[in-house]
Amino acid sequence: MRKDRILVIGANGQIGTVLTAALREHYGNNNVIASDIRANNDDNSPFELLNILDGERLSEIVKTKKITQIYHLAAILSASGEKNPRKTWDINMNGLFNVLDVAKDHAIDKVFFPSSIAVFGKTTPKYDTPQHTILDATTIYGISKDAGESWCQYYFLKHGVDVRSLRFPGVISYQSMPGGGTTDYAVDIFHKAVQGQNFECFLEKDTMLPMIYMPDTIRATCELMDAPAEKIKIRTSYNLAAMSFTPQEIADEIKQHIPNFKISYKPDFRQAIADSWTATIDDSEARKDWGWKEAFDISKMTKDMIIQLGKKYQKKQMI
Ligand code: AKB
Repeated sequence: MRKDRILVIGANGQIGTVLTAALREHYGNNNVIASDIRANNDDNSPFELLNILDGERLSEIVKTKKITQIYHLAAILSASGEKNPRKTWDINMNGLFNVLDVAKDHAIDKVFFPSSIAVFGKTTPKYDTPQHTILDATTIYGISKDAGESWCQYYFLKHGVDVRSLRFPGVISYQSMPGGGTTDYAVDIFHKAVQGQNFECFLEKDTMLPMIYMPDTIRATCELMDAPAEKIKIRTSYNLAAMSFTPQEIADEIKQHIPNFKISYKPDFRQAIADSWTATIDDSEARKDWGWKEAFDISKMTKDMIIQLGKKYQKKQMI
């Protein structure tokens, strides 16, 4: 059996930062190569500069670093994507093609591709959204993820590439910041609350969206990737759920720890994006096929976020 050698593409992003650290814990520091379009000067761990549109450079990294697994996290998200749809399509689709082609040509063992609740749209059932349902994305990000899911399945069926995927809800984390998403408010709100500031939300108070805490996000990814191939029955992308809440519900939860916290609402263009997505997700296929179960609900996550960010800001003040 060959030794696992992992390439994380988009390693400086919100999920990439935490996933890279988790994979290094598991596979050993030097067996996990981080890569991103921006340099990372934080430590001396293996890092390669990579623009995902540069297929030759990707191929060279895969060859020279003897890569056996790829986690492809580089993408432009929903809100940023609307500002430059053609560029978003180019990066999200051609980046994926480069990854799928390199996986096929270099007999990569496994590939991870994150999809999103952004594949759902106005005509998708809003509550308990089933695994197999209408995908009616209206953002260019959602359209690219929908097409990406089908391309992943195509490379699996035609070329035997073992590509696995999850439809991520909004990801909430204290370790890293999201960028350019519609669910980003659910991270910003904690930073403001912990610093004793008020928060102006760009979504209406009753906009319910599916969310997941970072530890569950990482565990879901690793459990999916570690599952025996025969257990992976869905080769487009698995629905994944942990919790769903509205801005008002998360603000009320935060107030239980920080009673003076205040939220106000000033919806912008992201409201239409959020309105097009679904509110709660049926992820029974993931639970049945590879045993998914979340560990964090809204109250456990809120408590942990406040503790962790409290420590972070306290440390900053001491520097
Ligand atoms: C976004 O808001 O665009 C992302 C997502 C739900 O995929 N966080």
